[in-house]
Amino acid sequence: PRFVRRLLSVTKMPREIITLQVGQCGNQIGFEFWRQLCAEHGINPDGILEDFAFDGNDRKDVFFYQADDDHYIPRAVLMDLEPRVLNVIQNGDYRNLYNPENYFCAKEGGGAGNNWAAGHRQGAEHHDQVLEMIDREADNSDSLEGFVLCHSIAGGTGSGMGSYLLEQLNDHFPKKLIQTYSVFPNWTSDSQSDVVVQPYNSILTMKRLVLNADAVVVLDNTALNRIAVDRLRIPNPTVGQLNSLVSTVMAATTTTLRYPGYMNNDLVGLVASLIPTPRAHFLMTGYTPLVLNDAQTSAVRKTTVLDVMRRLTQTKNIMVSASTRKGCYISVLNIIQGEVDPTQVHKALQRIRERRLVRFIPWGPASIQVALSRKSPYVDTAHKVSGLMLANHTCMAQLFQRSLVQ
Ligand SMILES: Nc1nc2c(ncn2[C@@H]2O[C@H](COP(=O)(O)OP(=O)(O)OP(=O)(O)O)[C@@H](O)[C@H]2O)c(=O)[nH]1
Ligand SMILES: [Mg+2]
Repeated sequence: PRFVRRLLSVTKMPREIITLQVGQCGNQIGFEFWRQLCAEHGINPDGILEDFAFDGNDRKDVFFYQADDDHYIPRAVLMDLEPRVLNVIQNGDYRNLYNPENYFCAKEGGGAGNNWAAGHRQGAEHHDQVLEMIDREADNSDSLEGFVLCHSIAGGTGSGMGSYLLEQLNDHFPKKLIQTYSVFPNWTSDSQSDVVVQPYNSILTMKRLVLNADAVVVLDNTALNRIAVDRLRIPNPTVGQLNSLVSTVMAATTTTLRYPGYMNNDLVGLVASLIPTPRAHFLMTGYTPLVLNDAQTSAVRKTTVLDVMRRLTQTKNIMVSASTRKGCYISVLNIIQGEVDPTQVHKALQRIRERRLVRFIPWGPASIQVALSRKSPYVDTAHKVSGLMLANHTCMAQLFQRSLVQ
């Protein structure tokens, strides 16, 4: 009984996660993430819980805390070296959501001009101020699980200052998990444009992602663009439309943390199930069925567990610009959301195995892991079942290779 009691007290702990948003991209995708989380938990743009959301059986405290007046505040620190994007957030619909003390903008405000070294140096210059903000957030949680960094790897601030933060977090919080959402540049368009230093910024950042992060969820602009064009039939997708895909993926990767279930209730569990060897921690994603926020009906009509799981094995639904036809999977986790009968999952797994739809490394368990999760009751979706795949695949090496030869 003592063991059980201890187990209960452990599982009741919130396991808080602090989100660090750095640079233009980091803050823009972070903004979309919080907007999605608010919608899913019935929190309005001012942080007030909607009347219909009072008895929600969800865990808001992992990502939010409550102010003295009960309104919900994201555990987020928003940083940039130029004021433009932060100004937009501070003057937008969600201006009352964030803790006003949690904005950091460099006084000089010139940004890092797509220069990794400038971002890294300015990160060091503002070390005290930034780490104090992060410490304050850490002290504000009961059993901090770790940090999530949102950034792009190709600009100056998200890449350089982001790298600096990764190094510092390792020193200051050696026991805490560090996960990132890292946006990789669109190499078909960006690389031919004016920013010749992008590959250098990317390589310098990737080194820190390898050494100083526990897990990296790769958000690949090349692939997001392809998916918007081919799958959603948007000829010239805007950044806003890409970010709508990004926030869908970010929210889905965190559903098991936010809706209590019996599996993968914390980030460590999620990461441990996907990363058998510490360095190979670059994860790709897939999602189906995809619909945009402002959306029309998608092409997918019928969603069963088997359909969703089968579609997640198809390369066209995978959000990475590397071919999964070469190489093999090290691990796969499908997070299935919706009302699902577990026996259907069993059948789907069996079918996928029979048809040999997924090729695994020979030295691992060679099975798709499945986590079932509830859907937010407050967000209408056209589909009964949706699925996110998080996978560790050897093809991620192609992304490194490409930056190297550029
Ligand atoms: N998906 C997505 N990509 C973005 C967004 N904003 C910028 N990017 C990508 O990020 C890279 C540029 O990095 P930024 O985040 O703009 O740069 P920064 O971190 O603010 O650094 P500096 O402005 O150079 O100081 C390019 O590859 C852009 O395509 C966004 O909102 N969404
Ligand atoms: Mg910028």
